[in-house]
Amino acid sequence: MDSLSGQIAIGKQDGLIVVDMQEDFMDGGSLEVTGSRGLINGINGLVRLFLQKGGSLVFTRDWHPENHCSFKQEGGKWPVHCVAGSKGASFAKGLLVPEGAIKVSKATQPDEEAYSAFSQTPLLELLNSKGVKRLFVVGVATEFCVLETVLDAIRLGFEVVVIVDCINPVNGKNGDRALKRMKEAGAFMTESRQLR
Ligand code: VGL
Ligand code: ZN
Repeated sequence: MDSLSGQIAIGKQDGLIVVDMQEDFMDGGSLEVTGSRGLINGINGLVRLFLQKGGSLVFTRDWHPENHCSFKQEGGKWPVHCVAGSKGASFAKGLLVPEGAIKVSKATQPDEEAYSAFSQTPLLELLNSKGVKRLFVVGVATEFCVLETVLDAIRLGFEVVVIVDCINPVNGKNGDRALKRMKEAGAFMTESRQLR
């Protein structure tokens, strides 16, 4: 891959995974990841770039049943969020989601938490069928779904690049720790302005 201190040319073997940019995770949402609305413009710029260069686009969404085990009322740690089909589960207002992009719904089973976009989804097969080799990851939350998606992608053999100005943590310290774990696992870090 290109030197990561420099520019990166996007091509047909590249994929952009936009993780869980949904209303419930945005400012004002039921599980708000403060500042996440501020990511939308930058992510839209990347979506346009990948369209232009013929890369693949993936949008993941947390897509829980009403009684999901991660909800407080069921003994989990989270407020109710991203209930399948609800307004809060819809993609963030203003997010560019082109027709033809791959959409992956995850954590759809009541009794299982699933932070990774590869967990019980067809994502791997879809990426392989499109010939994707290198994955760029953006979205929320850094220390949950971004982290687990990145670690799985590396295990599955993808080259993985995290775009650090296009992700956002629930908790800053935990976000920093997650970044460290991703680097140690072999992820590269870059900024959106480096992509061409
Ligand atoms: C997420 C908490 C609960 C995430 C999903 O998308 O990172 N975080 N469910
Ligand atoms: Zn969730």
